[in-house]
Amino acid sequence: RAYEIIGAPFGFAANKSGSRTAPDYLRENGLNIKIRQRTNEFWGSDIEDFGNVEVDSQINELYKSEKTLEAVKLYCEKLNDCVYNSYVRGKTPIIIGGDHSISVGTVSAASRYLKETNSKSNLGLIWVDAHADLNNLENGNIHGKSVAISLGYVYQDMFKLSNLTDVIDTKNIMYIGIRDLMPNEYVTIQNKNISLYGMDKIDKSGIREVIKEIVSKLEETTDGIFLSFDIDACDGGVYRGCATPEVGGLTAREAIQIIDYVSQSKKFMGADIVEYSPEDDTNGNTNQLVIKLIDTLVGYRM
Ligand code: DIR
Ligand code: MN
Ligand code: MN
Ligand code: MN
Repeated sequence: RAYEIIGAPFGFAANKSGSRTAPDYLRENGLNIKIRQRTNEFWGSDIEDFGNVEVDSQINELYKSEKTLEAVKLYCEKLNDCVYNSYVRGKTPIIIGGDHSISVGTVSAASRYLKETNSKSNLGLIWVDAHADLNNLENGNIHGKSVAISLGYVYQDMFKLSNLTDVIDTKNIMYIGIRDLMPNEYVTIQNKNISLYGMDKIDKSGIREVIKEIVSKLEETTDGIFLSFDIDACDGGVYRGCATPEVGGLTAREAIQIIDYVSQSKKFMGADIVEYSPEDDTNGNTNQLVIKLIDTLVGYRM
């Protein structure tokens, strides 16, 4: 596989914007792409750094005039094109956020590429998060609505025009690590019968069983698997570097096992790693964790 790292420094859609600095911070603190390239032979994979999809002045202006939703839409249009082109070049894109609203751009790009190559899109989505990001109300942070936007459950008119919505089917979504749901998210999950592997399920079955089951289901029923990994899925008592740390989450090894297993699937189409916030990472644990997760994504196993 040939991997392409794409930075997505958009952090306006969360309650705090710390994730905006993550791609550049990571490049300078651990994710030195030159070193990674030198070790390609050892890892058996090919890694390039595409650079960032920048937040341009137009997007910045929208945010400043409190049009955050418009800013998200414009940014995700740009990101969609970039990730789509990465597929066209034959790459496996690894997108580093940014807050979780950027997944509106990445998930739609994976779906767009499947549609282009298979004439239909039947994308599998593994959403690793403490939260479901399925809020379909008009109020609230937009990073808590990414899945709802991708499904067309909120702001449909606005996002439909840019082909950012209706890009995924509820039966192809697999949630892992969830432990903080809003009431309206719970109702949607019940009504649509969406697969949810909460922390309780991981306690009982173990992460290896859970991820095996998820991947084998998606390999049977979908044409490609995209992984969206919110860092706040990991234990917020240890990994503080995100906007909304929640205690009782995944251990580092559990997170690594998820990525290890998913990224070895023949149907794996790439991943985004979102919500890492260097300025909230007071003990540096989250930095080390994110580097390990990216290492695992691109094939380093130990
Ligand atoms: C909460 C938190 N459900 C919200 N969401 C987060 O703001 O809508 N998602 N942090 O990752
Ligand atoms: Mn999230
Ligand atoms: Mn979040
Ligand atoms: Mn979250």
